[in-house]
Amino acid sequence: MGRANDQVEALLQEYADLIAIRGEEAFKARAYEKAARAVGGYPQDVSTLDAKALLEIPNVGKSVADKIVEYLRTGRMSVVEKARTSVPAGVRELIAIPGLGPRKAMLLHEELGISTVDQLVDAIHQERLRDLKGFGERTEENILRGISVLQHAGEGRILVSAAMDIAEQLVAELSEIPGCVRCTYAGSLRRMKETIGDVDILVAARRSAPFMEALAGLPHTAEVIAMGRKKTSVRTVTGLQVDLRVLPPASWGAGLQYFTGSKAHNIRTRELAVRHGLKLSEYGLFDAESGESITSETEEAIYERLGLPWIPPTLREDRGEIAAGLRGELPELVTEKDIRGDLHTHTDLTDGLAPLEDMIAAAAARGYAYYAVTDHAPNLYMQRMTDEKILAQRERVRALDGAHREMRLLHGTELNIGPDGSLDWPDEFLADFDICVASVHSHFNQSRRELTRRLIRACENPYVAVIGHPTTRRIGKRPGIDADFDEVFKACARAGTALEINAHPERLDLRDEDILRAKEYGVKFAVNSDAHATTHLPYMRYGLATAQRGWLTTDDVINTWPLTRLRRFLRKKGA
Ligand code: DGT
Ligand code: CA
Ligand code: CA
Ligand code: ZN
Repeated sequence: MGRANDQVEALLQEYADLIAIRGEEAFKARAYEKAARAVGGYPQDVSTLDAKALLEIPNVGKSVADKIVEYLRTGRMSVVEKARTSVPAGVRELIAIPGLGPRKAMLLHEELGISTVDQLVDAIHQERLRDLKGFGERTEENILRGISVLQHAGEGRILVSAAMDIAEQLVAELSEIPGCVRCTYAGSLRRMKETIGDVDILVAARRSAPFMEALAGLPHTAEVIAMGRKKTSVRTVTGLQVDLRVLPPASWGAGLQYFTGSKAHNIRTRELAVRHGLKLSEYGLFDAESGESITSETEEAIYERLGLPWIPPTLREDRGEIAAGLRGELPELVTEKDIRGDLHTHTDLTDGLAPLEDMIAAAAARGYAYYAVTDHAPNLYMQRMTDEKILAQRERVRALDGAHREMRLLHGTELNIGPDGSLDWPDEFLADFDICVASVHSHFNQSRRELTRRLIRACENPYVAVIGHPTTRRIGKRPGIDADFDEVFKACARAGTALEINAHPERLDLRDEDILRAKEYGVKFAVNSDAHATTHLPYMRYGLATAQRGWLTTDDVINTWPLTRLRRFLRKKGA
């Protein structure tokens, strides 16, 4: 399931972790980590490549290529399996905790005999960690916070992107089956929530058995949980549950509306039906007294009969969409077609995987009218950026600006917001960029006051047009920073600084709820892929869905604007 690249990436990353846990050469762990990311972001499917072609992947040398070949042939990577046996499984679990790296995890195992998350929590409550070298009260707090993020993620939910990959394949396969009138995914995936509990697939057909049998027999299906005439549930090889429901074509609209949810939205629509003397169920809309069927074939007809316009699934969370719909005041949501460009992307000059030319060509292929290259600035020391390098890149960007006639290039940078809110370069230097994105990449655990001041100072800089991934959270891995975001939103609105909706499925930062709040203050937004590879540019769809879940229109999103209006925004007042 998914691309072979993803599986190889996961194995190589695990190998890097195992090397790091065992305290072997740090450079070796880093080399495997780099190779893992390179394979994950490589545009071609590795399973179609031979040993020689594999060597063309950046950061992949002979020994990594051999391991990939072995995996493609046998489905195993023997060095990884061997390394697993030398590290207790519990310790491997520990390193997944945000705030606890391989070195600390191994130390806890060796010094305190800790090899499970529960033992770790006990040890923290007994205050046994703070006496170890490199640990303190602050570390204890951070580890506890990390564990709660991890456990929240561990409630069996997966990233929307991972669920989407599987759902789109399933829909494609089920649609091929004779007798299929309609097929789509519903549930939280259709609403594009950031994480998905299970995938709900709907089929409209007169006979259900062929679909149930097909699902049960698919290669990705590891286990059939339940199989019936109306519904079949299976578990995939990756552990994800899929519920398939087959509906009679005549009740497609009612079924789709019901199984799209959310539950809270459904309760509201049912209440509304009752007030009209009707009864709404997954089978249709009925007259409450006579039981006579009123309509069921399309969602539009059902909403219309309730006095509502069709409500986009991304709004169906009971956040006021019914009241707004009744007043005729639903927002005209921004769509992916409205996006004219990407304003936060990287190349292999810093930690991106693809050369400038490839990123630009991939962006042009998406039909963008403009595209910003924003590699990391010098204070992210690992990236070794210099004045000379960024200026040389600017020359190349200017030279390439004629290569794709329809698309203009912007030269920018992603600055680092220092602990005190200062930035990598002086204002005179920043003035010559077309766009500056500024983001927090370190010192996540400052006090609330410090973090708030820090972000506000950055957004008040006259050359900073966008705050990148504002909370820095990583879903299931790292909580967002604890700043007073209402103050930050106010400052952004005042200073004319946009907030990013980072579209990377692991970030989706700002979140939908933050967006709704920020919009109240009059903040503008930029939906950006933060692509580090050509394959990341399509992440835009997840950022876009998040923007919709935050009720945004094109007026709210600066990268839907024509270039002249965008440029006016980027040249802030005071700059
Ligand atoms: P998930 O799977 O946790 O990410 O979230 P959903 O929203 O996909 O929830 P799921 O799979 O349990 O159910 C799919 C939809 O079916 C849900 O959004 C609304 C509908 N539904 C399920 N159970 C109920 C219920 O007890 N009452 C109502 N009104 N609707 C329900
Ligand atoms: Ca679901
Ligand atoms: Ca379900
Ligand atoms: Zn960043």
